[in-house]
Amino acid sequence: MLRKIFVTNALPYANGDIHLGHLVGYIQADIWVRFQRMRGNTVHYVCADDTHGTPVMLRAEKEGLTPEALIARVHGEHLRDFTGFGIAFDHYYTTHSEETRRYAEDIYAKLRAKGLIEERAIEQFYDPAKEMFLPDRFIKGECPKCGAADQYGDNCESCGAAYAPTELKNPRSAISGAIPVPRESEHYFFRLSDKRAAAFLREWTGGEARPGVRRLPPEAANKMREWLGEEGENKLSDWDISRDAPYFGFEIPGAPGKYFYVWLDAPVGYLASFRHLADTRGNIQVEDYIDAGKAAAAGTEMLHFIGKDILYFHALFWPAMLEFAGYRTPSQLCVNGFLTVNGMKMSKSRGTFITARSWLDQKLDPETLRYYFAGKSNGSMEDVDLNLDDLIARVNADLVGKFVNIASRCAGFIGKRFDGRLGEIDPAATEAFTAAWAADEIAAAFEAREYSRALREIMRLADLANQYINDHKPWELARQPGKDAELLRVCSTALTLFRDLARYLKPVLPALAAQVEAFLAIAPLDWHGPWQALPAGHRIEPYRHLAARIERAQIDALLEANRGSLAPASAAAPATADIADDAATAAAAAAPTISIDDFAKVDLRVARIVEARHVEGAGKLLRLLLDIGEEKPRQVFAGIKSAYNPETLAGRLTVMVANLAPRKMKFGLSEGMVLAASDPDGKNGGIHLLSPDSGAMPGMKIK
Ligand code: B3M
Ligand code: ZN
Repeated sequence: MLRKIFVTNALPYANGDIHLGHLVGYIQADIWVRFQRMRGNTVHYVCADDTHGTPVMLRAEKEGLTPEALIARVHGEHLRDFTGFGIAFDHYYTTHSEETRRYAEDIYAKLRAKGLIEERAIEQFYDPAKEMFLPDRFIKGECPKCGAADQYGDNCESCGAAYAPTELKNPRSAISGAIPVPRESEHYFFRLSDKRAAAFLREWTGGEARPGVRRLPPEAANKMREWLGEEGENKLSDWDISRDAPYFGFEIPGAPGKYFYVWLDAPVGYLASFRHLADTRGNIQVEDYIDAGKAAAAGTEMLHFIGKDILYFHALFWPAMLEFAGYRTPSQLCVNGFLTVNGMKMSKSRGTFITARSWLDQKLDPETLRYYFAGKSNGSMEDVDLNLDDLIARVNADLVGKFVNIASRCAGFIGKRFDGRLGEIDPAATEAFTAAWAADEIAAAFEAREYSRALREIMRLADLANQYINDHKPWELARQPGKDAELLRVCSTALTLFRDLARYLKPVLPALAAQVEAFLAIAPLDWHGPWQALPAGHRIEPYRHLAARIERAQIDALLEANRGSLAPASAAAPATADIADDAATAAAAAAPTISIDDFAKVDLRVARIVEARHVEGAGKLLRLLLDIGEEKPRQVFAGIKSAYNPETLAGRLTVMVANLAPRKMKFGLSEGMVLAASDPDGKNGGIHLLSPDSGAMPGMKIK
């Protein structure tokens, strides 16, 4: 029976760029959706920007924009990036929409009617200077457990302790620097502690997406059991779903000055995007997918592709909200792990915090990344590693060396010798392919999101196709008189096999498959019904180059384009920790021209080095305390150890970038960067710290 499926991807926040870490989950979902459609199933695939909350509000303020203007700009950027990677949502919407408001209000009202909403006063930190309550992430102080400085209000990155922001020692607002004060305010809670919630969630967790398919991956189901506790035990706490003004979001009906917390309306955005799509298209029965009763009758499915960091929201709050408001609950959560690059966390200074945009700007084929990520997808929540050498090797060996090679070795003869027309094929040679088709091995792997298994099987078939060509050597047949018929048969057979490989690869490589369809002059490839050979007499188009190898230089340029800070573009030695590792490779060539406005964005200040120390365990770094006329000196980790004895630095003046985003490092927070000059290859005595002329005072602005 054909399936009717509603598929979503997690909604990215509207305050940052899409990077390769995001793309893992989007590519996995897009492949699955394309596969399902090739099988003849109906899929509605939507996403949206997650636009509400304090970070978006503050970011807009910082950029001098209204939140609406910021989210409109980011929406364009996100959609362009997704489209660039072939991620083809039916609709890419925004949570700042009337549909979201309507659904959020409806769900809220229904939960209220069921006695699942409660108001109570809580005490929270308030920033008296900025006049707002502070989210945990906007409060910093010393860890109550280990005393580490500059820790966020929710947990310590040094010792890992979790705590309430009110427990921090010497707390301060990360927005204004003011000392926050505890203040009471009424909040609205979703009563997840209600017995009904745990009972429902326990049942939902154990359920099946469809016969024989678990709703949650086993690791996630285990987590759920941990969160829910034993039968009879009640471990769930109520969920705070309101925030006080000022807040960018939707005001709660009947509660002036109170807003829905961003995480309440974010998943509601799935429904809103779908609704908007349905209203625009006019031929989608959206209720069949989202109303509890109708969905059960229609047998529709709802799948959410998410990252493992947001499991909590999607496996506890969201299904409970839906259930008790009379909506259908998710059939399945498809959960992906995090991305590492070359085995490490993505890093701006190593250039491995790679944005989607930079990949496209470097003219790297986006489908090579799709292919690589597919090869690393095994349906589990494990982290995925992007090894850049391995990427080059796989793309060059598999896509170019095995797949494209088949067409490039055979197509020319058809064009030159047979007027572009195919002949009869060799049934014995296609046996393995027709068997694969019938056994549906590859399809089963796609269905289970084990794309790595699918690709291995496809490449095994590609090996068989290449073997066939090697055995029959069309280039030799072409030189021998009287072998025309054989030459035609061999090339026609090989191109039929090539067509099938393109079919199997199509969910992963849609653009390449489209090129193959054009070259073979065939209808869009699908994946159901009986297998058929390309008919004799069918005329194909002249062969044109289909895919290029990746060269190491392209990857190097990509990393260079993603390196953080001023380092790559200026002659100054980078002064934050791991940027220093790249000092030798930073180019000394003149950087591209910038406008005076670009330059004015950099807040350069005269700084007095109050203290300079060695950092335990750091080969290149010194820890500097810099006075720039602020209440408290700034801590900066500078990669200048090779050139300076810390004793000689205290008291001297230098130049610092005062508005560089603080960087969390292994050794603590780095709150800026000092400027120094050096040759890219370390000649001429290494690193030279800048100093102002005498008379300059700490805090003076440099322009
Ligand atoms: N925006 C977090 C994230 O981008 C959040 C997801 C919402 S999904 C409804 O990972
Ligand atoms: Zn700690």
